[in-house]
Amino acid sequence: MFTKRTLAATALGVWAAFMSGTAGAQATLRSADIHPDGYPTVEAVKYFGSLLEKKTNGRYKVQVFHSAQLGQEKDTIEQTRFGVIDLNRINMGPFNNLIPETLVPSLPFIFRSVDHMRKTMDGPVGDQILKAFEPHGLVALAFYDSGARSFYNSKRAINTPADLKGMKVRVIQSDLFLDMVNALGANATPMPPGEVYSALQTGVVDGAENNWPSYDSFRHFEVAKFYSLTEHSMSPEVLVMSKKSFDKLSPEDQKAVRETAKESVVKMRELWEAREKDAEKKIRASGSQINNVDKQPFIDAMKPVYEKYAKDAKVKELVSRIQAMN
Ligand code: BDP
Repeated sequence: MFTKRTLAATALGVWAAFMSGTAGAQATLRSADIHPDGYPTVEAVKYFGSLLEKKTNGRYKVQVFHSAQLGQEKDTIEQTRFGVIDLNRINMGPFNNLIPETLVPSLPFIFRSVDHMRKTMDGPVGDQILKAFEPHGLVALAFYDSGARSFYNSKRAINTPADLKGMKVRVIQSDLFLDMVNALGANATPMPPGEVYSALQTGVVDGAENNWPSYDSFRHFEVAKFYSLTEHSMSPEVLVMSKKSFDKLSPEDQKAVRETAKESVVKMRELWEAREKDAEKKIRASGSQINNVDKQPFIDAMKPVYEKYAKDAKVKELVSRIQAMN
């Protein structure tokens, strides 16, 4: 006679057999992100995953390890190149020292508007930058918006570069960001994003710079109340795949991955715009002191930075093409 227990055990056995059957046919691609669940980049990659699962008839699905579960960005770049991580959503900044072409969209004030940035990244310049990842073991699939980055700090409102003088400012681990902030008269301190909150809290740094959603979700507004809208960089996000993982896919599935990533950009932009508005509203209500800034003196101070990076012929050529766009 069947007891409840044997029944349960049998059901479990049948279930396990069923699962192992499907598991053989389905591969899970692991994707890294330092942002928390619900952040637009995390949600966009989940969306990408659900489209991919449909398009490949369930052969591939994506699991997003958010909140830096797989490590800080610099480390996850290495792991993605080695094929330990399949996918990675990351800012262009941490790639700047590795891939010269990625410097271009991170350059201060390179874009005149969000439209200019999108038109550039969606067009031939963007495609050329995506291709530049391949020799480094990465297949770059799509760019995601990241709004505009502005300075925040715990000391005072920034109205002119002189207000940054001597201030210790955390930057992305990129020489470009370091040079940019030093050219404004501050002391740049490169640091992974996960360390910034406590560095601000303990006074190891006085400030940092980021967009509205990150200023909010990293909770930096709690410890750096002055947010000055310099909007100096629109350095986009990028979704990359390990070339090792990509090469394992059939040509048909590779095509599906590329197409699906591009499709997820539309969704990401919707999510981004909504999140930007929410974050701004929340921050304005939180007691942060926010000021608009005349950008011209900041733009003027970037001349030596442009001169330095224009020494790379590829960078120079891409910069001129972006500037010539109308
Ligand atoms: C955020 C980017 C994230 C960067 C972070 C930073 O989404 O990828 O790592 O800035 O400042 O806006 O490090």
